[in-house]
Amino acid sequence: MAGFALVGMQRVPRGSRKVINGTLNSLFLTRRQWLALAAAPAFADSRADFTLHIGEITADLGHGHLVKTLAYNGQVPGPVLRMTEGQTVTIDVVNGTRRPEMVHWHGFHIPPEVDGAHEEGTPMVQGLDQRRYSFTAQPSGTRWYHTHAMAGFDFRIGTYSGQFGMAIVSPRSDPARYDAEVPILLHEWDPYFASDMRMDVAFRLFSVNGKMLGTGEPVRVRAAQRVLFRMVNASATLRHRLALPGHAFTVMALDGNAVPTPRKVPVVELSPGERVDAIVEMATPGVWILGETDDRQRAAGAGIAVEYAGARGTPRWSPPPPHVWDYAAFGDARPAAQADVRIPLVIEPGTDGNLWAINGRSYPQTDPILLHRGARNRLVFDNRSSMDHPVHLHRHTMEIVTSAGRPVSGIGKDVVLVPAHQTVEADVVARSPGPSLFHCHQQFHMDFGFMALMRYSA
Ligand SMILES: [Cu+2]
Repeated sequence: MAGFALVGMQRVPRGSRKVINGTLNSLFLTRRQWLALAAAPAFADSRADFTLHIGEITADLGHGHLVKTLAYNGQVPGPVLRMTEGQTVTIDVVNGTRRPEMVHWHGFHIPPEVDGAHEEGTPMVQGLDQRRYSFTAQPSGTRWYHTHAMAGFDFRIGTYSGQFGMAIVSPRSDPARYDAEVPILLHEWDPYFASDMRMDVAFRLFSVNGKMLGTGEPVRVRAAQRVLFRMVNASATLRHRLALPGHAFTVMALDGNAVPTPRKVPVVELSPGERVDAIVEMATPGVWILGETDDRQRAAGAGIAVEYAGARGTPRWSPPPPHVWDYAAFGDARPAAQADVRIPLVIEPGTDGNLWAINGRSYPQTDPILLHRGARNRLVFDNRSSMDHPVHLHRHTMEIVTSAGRPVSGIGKDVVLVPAHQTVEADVVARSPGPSLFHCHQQFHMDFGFMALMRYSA
């Protein structure tokens, strides 16, 4: 057996390997327990469209960095799940770990029983157990799935882990005005507290599609192609800015929802949970870096090579021109429709040991936020803190109506960045009855108070 080597680890010289988070074992199954679970007759009635197995893996990020983490189907990211709008999909989730887990279908308009938020009433997938999710895939666009487990101070679980993947919901009639499609999923590894205050989580390693820059397969393109990059920020805590030197991004959709005004930009910006779909016209042959504009993060892995057919050499980087990212640039200049109700949501540091509060209360002490059924509810996010917050509403799309103080319409999002000391307004039409979770998508903020339930008034 000496000649055997594990595929995926062959490029790593043995002496240079570093295994991070080496203390996971006690939480997880022995190989024998895992095999027994995998062999158990799962859902005898019918086969699901997709199956996600949650289990521990050693992810090879490249450059000798091996990370023990939790992942779907033994890979990071999880598989791209493709479905068609209106299709009834069934997904079996098999939890191979000992602790309860939860898969959230991010950006879908689906009932609370299957949305993947315990707080809404979705059942947890208990340790060593399995559950079937079934729902109608809607709306179309770039969606994603990820664990919705709380992490607290345990950086091995929640969105710090490798439990994330892309879901693409194709429209019933897909115009497909592009030649190729490339999923891009951003993530970080090896978290630590950036200060003694234990409030800011930082990371030592970064990956695109599970690999550090220069170690994975490049994105292979040909001159004159129009390539759709579907980008997801699957970070637990960090905002990212991406550029591709020599090229521009024509932004087509935000959070999977088509924008009224597609526009060319040199940089795209994504807060945790956000997606950007952008078409790039491949008109500058060579080998380039699609990467984080932050030099330190790019050097620590945050990038991927884009290689034209026939081109050779080291991937090139050059800093993009200064650019201010603004949702409104892609919107309609006409003001949005009048709101029926205004709902103030004051975001402040918490008291009584909680880091964050909404209208003076921290989860689970928050009061339910009442949306008026069928009405256009204007959420007024008033950020009175010195940190940015990407706020996420489950099971709904919010339409941004003011951005940086200017009126805008037509931008539908499920994550909205509310910058420090600013107010952002977004409308939600209440047409998905049942409880809906509202929280900051920054895991450390969500885990320490920044969460509330929205309910419909009678
Ligand atoms: Cu936050």
